[in-house]
Amino acid sequence: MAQFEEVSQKSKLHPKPEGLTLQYGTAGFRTHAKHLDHIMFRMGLLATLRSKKTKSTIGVMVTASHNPEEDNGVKLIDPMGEMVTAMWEGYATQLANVEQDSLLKELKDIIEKEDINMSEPASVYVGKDTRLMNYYGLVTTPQLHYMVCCCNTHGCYGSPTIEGYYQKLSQAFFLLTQNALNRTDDQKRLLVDGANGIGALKMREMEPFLRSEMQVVLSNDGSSGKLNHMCGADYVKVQQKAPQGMNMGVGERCCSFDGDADRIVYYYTDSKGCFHLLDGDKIATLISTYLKELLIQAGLNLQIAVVQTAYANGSSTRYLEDVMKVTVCCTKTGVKHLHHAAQEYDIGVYFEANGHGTVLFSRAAQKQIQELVKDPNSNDERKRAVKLLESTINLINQTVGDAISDMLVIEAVLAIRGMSAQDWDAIYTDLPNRQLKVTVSDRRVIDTTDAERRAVSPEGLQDTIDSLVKKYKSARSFVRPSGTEDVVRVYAEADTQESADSLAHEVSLAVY
Ligand code: NG1
Ligand code: ZN
Repeated sequence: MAQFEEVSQKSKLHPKPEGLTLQYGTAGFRTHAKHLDHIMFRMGLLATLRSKKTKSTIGVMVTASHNPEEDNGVKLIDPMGEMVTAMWEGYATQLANVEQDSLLKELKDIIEKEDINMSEPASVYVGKDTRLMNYYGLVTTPQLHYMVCCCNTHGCYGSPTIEGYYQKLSQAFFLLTQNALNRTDDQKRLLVDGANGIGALKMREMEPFLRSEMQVVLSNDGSSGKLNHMCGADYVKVQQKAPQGMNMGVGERCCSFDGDADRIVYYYTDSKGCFHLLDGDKIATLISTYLKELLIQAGLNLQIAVVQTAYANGSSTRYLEDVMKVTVCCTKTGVKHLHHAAQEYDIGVYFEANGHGTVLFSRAAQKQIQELVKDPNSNDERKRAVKLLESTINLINQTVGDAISDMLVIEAVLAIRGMSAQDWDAIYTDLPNRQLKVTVSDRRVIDTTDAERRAVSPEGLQDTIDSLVKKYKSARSFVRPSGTEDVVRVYAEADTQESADSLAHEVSLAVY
């Protein structure tokens, strides 16, 4: 077939360096950009096949998220805006690693296995963040997920344009903040660290849509600094300090996006100059508390659950389970695992501690809420609660964690409840914690179980960790191989920062 002839010709322009093997990891392929030319070409081919197979539009996002500027990456987005299936991740890895002369055979194998009708048309949306590359269409990762979903639901989710995205979110934001009485200019003000990435550009673009309902003060907007360098959500979360280039007043609400704007963390400094982080766990708690209250006011009997990973602060889990009495479930690291688990509930709030997350509303839950909006017999309190739920659904990007959408939800919730950053922070107190990276010769020798909270190999490692943990109060620690970097990650928490630091240090020595 002529198609194969052409693939064969064009693939010669994007040769695979001999011997190089790469894995479709937690969030697609990710490594130094110089190794990715053949990967980009081949993922274009695979996206085309996936589109023919699903008879839908497929997304290809070119980004390396919070990694340094020299890195790049690529991931595929399935028809409903979700991550591609495990089976197709496997195809991606195979296709990426076959030598040049076997490329056609591999393609034909996939076509045969999946029984793909090659005469089907294909539709692929390509997006990229601000990293240097010869592509068009600058978008944040979540904006591309949104557009793929809009396209495949024929406009039900929204209109499949960037403008449609801004309009949908800002309308929902206005409807929510109308319920916040006497919002002062101070309360509308938010300092935003754009990580010198795409999120900064898109925030600028969105500002006119938000009119005067938000006053965004943007720093690290990409005009001079380097992407993710001394700024951005990952830096703030891991270093537990403010990004460079931000002028924070006492108690002022601040937030940081990551490089492709699918993560967000908040923070402020108190009158003593102490830095306070409001991470993904705090965000999940704020949003789930707010939703639970609305469900009660609306008289809706829907099950709400919070999905976390091993990195969730122990205090947050305790608060959610013991005080809030919501179901908490723990999955492996990586949004696709959390997303999947959250789909099991009427309302699934999922956040990684690093600030990547969103809220999923089941189809049945959305239907109940929509029907109640029209119910003429509701009293005023009930009407208000149901309308708030409806607008919250519209404001949340349900396809994937989205810094811009999450930010607007948080701003709206704080406004409606009349809360400051300090009030929010006071809901529970984080256990001091530390994250470290350890470089080892082969990180794959570490195998884990129980949602990555325990190591099953190498032998003896878990016993050592257990005995180290026993030396400290309120302590917990675990290790796991990273899915995006060639390192082992160590996490520790304990009653004091000194203890958390010392436990993390001791455990990293045990990993060598
Ligand atoms: P790894 O490198 O597997 O720890 C990191 C984050 C994940 C997720 C992915 C994808 C931590 C500890 N890990 O994964 O939560 O966001 O990157 O970007 O933050
Ligand atoms: Zn990201």
